[in-house]
Amino acid sequence: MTALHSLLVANRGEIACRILRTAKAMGLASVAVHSRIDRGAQHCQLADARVDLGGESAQDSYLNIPAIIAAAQASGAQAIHPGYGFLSENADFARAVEAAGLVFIGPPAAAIDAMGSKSAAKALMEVAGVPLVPGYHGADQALATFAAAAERIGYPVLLKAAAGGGGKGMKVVQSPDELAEALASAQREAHAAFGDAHMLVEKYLLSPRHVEIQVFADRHGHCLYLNERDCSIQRRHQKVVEEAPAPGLAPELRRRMGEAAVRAAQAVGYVGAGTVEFLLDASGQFFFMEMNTRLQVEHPVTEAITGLDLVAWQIRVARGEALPITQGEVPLHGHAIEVRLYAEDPAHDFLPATGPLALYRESTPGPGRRVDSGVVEGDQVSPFYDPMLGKLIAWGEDREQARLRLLAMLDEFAVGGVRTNLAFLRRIIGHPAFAAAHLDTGFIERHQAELLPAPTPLPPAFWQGAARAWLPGSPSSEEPWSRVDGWRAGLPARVRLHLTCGAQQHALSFEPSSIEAGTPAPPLPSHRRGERLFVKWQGEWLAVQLFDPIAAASSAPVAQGGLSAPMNACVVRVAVEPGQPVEAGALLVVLEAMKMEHSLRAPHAGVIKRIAAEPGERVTEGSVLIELETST
Ligand code: MV4
Repeated sequence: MTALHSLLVANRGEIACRILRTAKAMGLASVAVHSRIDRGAQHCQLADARVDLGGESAQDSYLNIPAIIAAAQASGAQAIHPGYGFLSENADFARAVEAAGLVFIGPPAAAIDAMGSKSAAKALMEVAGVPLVPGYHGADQALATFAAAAERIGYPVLLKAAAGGGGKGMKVVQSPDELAEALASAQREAHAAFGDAHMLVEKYLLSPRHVEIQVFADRHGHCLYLNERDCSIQRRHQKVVEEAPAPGLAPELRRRMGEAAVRAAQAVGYVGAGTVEFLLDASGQFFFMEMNTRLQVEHPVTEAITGLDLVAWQIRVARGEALPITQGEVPLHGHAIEVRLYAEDPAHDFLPATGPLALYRESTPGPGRRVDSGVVEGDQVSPFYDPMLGKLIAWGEDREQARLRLLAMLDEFAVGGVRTNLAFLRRIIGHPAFAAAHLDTGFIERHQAELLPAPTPLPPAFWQGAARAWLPGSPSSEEPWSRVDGWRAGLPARVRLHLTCGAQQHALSFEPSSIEAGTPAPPLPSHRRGERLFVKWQGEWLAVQLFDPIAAASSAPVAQGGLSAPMNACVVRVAVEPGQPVEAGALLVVLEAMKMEHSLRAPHAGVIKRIAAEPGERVTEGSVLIELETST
């Protein structure tokens, strides 16, 4: 037994927070490491101590092996938990940790290496009696060898990079005449991506399911399977939804897959938490894909149906303890579903989104609900790391109860200021095909029309609902209504609101009495943050602002060489003369409209070329008042 009293977490975000919580619960002293920009991040706050690794990029911080080991030594940490991603499957890191006299919370470096190459892993699995997709994974890379293998297994076939993973370097080949070109192209891609052109070929399975088995091994030769997860709902090889158990999986198939996974782990001398991924076809045949030698993002769904703390088990195994239960005692109770919340823009090809989390409210805690996150409102989402903000996990006595709980959590969650996939997730979990558990790896592509509705102009119902949320009596309108044109305390004749949302804008005019009566629209869910009101519309949190025509006119680039009146108004004062140089922001003209004065300011530095307005004059919206020449 190794006495472990202190643990360093070599990671960030939700998984670092997740690990630190269990470390705390087990009475371990905890150390966080962080990059320069993560100084104030949640994982640093949770730990007992923190070490600045310096750097902003992952390369300079969370991937900096010498700096992390030095941090452990300086802080007196005895063990390092790598989380997932970053250094979690880096055998050199595992070796460096051990060489420094520290405990690596993960498998032996040799097990990481053994599963690192697809073709080498397949050779080991074959010997261990783990079912493989029919194919060829030998050393001979001649075209004729691949052609013969493809003929034997039958087209279509799939070329995969031996060093690959996550779908990189994969090519489907439909017929023999495509093989030569596809092989050459896949080899070039694999060489560019992994520095290794070695390929293997497999029978191409149509619409398989991704079903993975959680395994756990101790140092005493025991290895268990902790049931399975279905992770079929993926987008470009990124998991989006994960659930446990896999819907419709017969207990007998679960047992056979579990036992195959245990053989896979034992074949490489595995210790700790690992995941064996299988493809499952419609006929119920399953095939080994790869083994992940780390704690997975989706481990909470396994925790939810087994009631186990997998991080606590990792720490116990690292201490040398034996697994506390036998295979027959592994619980499987109820059903759990997890979704991954990403800062990304589904409307723009899921491009990672960055910026300040102006609005961030998690769903309320409750039975069967779990949120694993690593951010709080006000945090900055940086472009340097993975854009996953956290995970929502719901458990239920059955799948439908879990699904309904997750829907409620998604409805309560509010994120604004940074684009997220929240509404996309809501549409997946609410989709009839998901409710019916029609799962396979083609799910998102097949239903993308419903999951990614085409953007449409915001309809009047949105603007009316947003206007209602700006008005008094609404929970979001903390600021009095002085901002709303036409309002005078007590007796407004008519309320005028000019709202903007992204590039769209809308002017409304209505009688306050109609609002007091609860019209013109039912209030939409909203949260006020500074000048912005986040309004929920079709699952998205949209930022709505009061349009300030003066500010817009002053900040917009001056079109056609002139500064124009933003509204019908009366000129009160002209503050400049022709030929006068002005700084950006200098007062140019004062206008009066609807009994309020508005200042028109210089949008940039320049020289006044012409003045086309005089005091007392009535001007119409859009008429040019001043021409300003940019000074050179
Ligand atoms: C396959 C396959 C069909 N047939 N292998 C994609 C990532 C890599 N780990 C393995 N992958 C696949 N391998 C054969 N022989 C289909 C996929 C696949 C996939 C697998 C799991 C989850 C999502 C996927 C999406 C597309 C393709």
